[in-house]
Amino acid sequence: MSKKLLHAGPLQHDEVLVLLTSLIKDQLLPHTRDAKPDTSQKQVYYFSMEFLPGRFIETNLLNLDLLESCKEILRAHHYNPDLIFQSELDAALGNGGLGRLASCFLDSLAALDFAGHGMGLRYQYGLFEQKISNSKQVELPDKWIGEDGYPWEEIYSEEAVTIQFGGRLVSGYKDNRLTFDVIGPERIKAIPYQIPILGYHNQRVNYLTVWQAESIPGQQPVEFEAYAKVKRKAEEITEFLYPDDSHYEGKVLRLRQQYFLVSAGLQRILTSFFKSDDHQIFDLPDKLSIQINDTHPALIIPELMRVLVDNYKLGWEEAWNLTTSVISYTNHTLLDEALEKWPVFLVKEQLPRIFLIIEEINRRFCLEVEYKGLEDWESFADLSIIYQENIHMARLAVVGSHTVNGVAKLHSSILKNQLMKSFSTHFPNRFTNKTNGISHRQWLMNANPLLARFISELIGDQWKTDPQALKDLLKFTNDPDVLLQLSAIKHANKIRLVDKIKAETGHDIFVESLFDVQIKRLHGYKRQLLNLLHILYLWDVCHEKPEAIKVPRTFIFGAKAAPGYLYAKRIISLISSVAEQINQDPLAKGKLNVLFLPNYNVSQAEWIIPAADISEQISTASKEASGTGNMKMMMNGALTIGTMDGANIEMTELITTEHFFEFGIRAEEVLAYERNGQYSPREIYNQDLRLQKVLQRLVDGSITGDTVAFQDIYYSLLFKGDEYFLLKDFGSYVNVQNQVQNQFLDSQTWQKKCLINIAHSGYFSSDRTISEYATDIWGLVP
Ligand code: NTF
Repeated sequence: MSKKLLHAGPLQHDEVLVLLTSLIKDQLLPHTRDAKPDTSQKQVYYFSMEFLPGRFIETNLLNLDLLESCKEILRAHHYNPDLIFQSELDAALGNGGLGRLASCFLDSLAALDFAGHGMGLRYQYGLFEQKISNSKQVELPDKWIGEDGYPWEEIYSEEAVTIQFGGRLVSGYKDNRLTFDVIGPERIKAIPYQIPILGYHNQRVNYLTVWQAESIPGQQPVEFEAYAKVKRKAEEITEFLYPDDSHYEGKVLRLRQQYFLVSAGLQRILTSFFKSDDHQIFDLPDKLSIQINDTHPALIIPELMRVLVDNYKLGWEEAWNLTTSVISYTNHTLLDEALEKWPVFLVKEQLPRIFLIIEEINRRFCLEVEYKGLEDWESFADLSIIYQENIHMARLAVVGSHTVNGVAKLHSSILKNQLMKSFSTHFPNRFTNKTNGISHRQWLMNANPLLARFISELIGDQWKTDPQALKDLLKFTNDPDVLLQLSAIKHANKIRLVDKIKAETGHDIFVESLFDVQIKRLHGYKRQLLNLLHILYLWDVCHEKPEAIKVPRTFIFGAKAAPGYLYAKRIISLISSVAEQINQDPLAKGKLNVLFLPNYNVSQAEWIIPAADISEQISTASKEASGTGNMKMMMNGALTIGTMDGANIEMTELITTEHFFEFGIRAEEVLAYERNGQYSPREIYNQDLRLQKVLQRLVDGSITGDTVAFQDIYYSLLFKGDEYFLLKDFGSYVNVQNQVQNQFLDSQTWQKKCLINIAHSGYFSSDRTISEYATDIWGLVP
């Protein structure tokens, strides 16, 4: 136990937290260190470079059915449970949607009582902490591991493994086989730490294993400087998370991180597999499934081949059958800048044997295609895994997996029929869709206890284990009392948020205003800038025709930009600058309020989402693979303003467009413009007076007095082709935003729509998603 607790007097919040954590970890969880793995069930491993769990205390108490009693006891001892829970640090080993999805999936795997575990990295520094200084984003290191370590983890030093990089490859011939030896490789130690993942009321304990890199003592050269260099080169592998979301960085360190994860993870899995006496290598597909979260862990394909061929002496075909029966791949983006391509020279230098295996996989695959006839292929250019001195990781992932899925219907369909059309023709049964989901335990039961309790009063508790039962709420859509109570709950959640913002930033927010929320990573395609253009337009309306603003609005933004993504950082700076001006403009007072909340993260989301009236899901159609924030806000009774993109489409299929504010051009139109290059933002600009005024503000000094600060944004829209079609969608966005305010005036109809949204949100529980993966991809029996 922490030495901090050895003092007299009342305990501090963080000390109570330490006690609770130790109690859960040491007393309530089964001791598993020496336990034999449970081999009766097939094991699933979810490999991901990112996990974004946020805080665990409430989730774990909820899962153990101790949350309510624990809160009561704390209150009885004059402690505020919220303050105690908030003293847990927020583990941010991920960037955004991809990492948060991985955490929701682990939550659902355990809740559904599957043996499904996570495999990731223990970065010393998680996603940076964001400060806003002089309206600009400043990044501070996120040293998330405390002095006493991370309370939920357990180190397994004795189960460390060795990872090899580089070296010189020497081939030979022995026992009728080609052999490959790597001479003089760099060896790095990988130490596993396990974080327990609890199932909901079912006593299941799964694990998220995160690996940390260390140098291996004894192999270092003696001189201190050389020693320090070797040590540093090892440790830097798990030093920090790459802060890029939907953007790939071709850095050698990132490649080393990826291989480190897959090699360490695979060694651990195989060790555990062979602990069971009756397991033979050919049983692998019956006993094991590996899901790779985007292409980041795709090196597991050649790595498993290497282990099977070089260590277990299997023939290539045998090894390939096992590999492709075990591995499946989820694609999370179609954006070109996010598709990983590793330069051949880097892979050759860092992973010489792996490179040779990739070459062989590619050679055989190209022959296979050629044999079938090339007619469905444009050329080898769009099939070869290795092309123009780059290894195309998505191609490797498709060829080496039994199933490939996208994360929402539209995305899966574009993946299958456009981006990877040649591959889906060649492998007609390989491509499928698994629409994303979110944990309703985390995002409804934990984040919004008032709403969760109310739902249970209305329809009982079945929805907690069968979220689709939320549909029973539809009985109440015309019940004025229920609608009134729903509105009261939203109001209470808004007060909770307003108080918190006041305490943390000093900002006053008008609770009665409409809370219009856009919280997500900052990216051009997510179009925070379109939201801002609309705000600038409303600002003009405040001056010119104030009576047209019938509903006061608070616009809430939360977004981190990758440190190297200068355009995104400029947009943050624009939003903060505009917020500053609007919030002190007397003519906008009581009508418009704009907030940029710094350091958006999972814990903040838990406060903001239950308080949202409007959820902004306004990406350029075809660009957002799914989105998951859209699902969280729907489940918490916000109405969505959105394009026909990602999971928004399925949302409208469930609730009909009557209960959704749709706008903007469709994916086909966007893709057609991209093909034919006939989009002309200038034409739209010339015809729209509102746009002219709004865009002029970017360069006339009326925001900060500076006429050049936002010039590049102005140019990107008017002279550089407006890549994300903001001007094209501006008109319909303004129109639908006007509908939003008109409808908000009729509170009863508004609440009815909210209730319909909540009632249909059960479909977006990750329990549904994971059940589909389990049956269709992993072959698990519930
Ligand atoms: C993200 N992809 C997508 O951009 C989101 O639309 C989606 O909801 C999440 O994945 C989860 O599926 C990525 O972050 C990446 F890395 F693939 F670009």
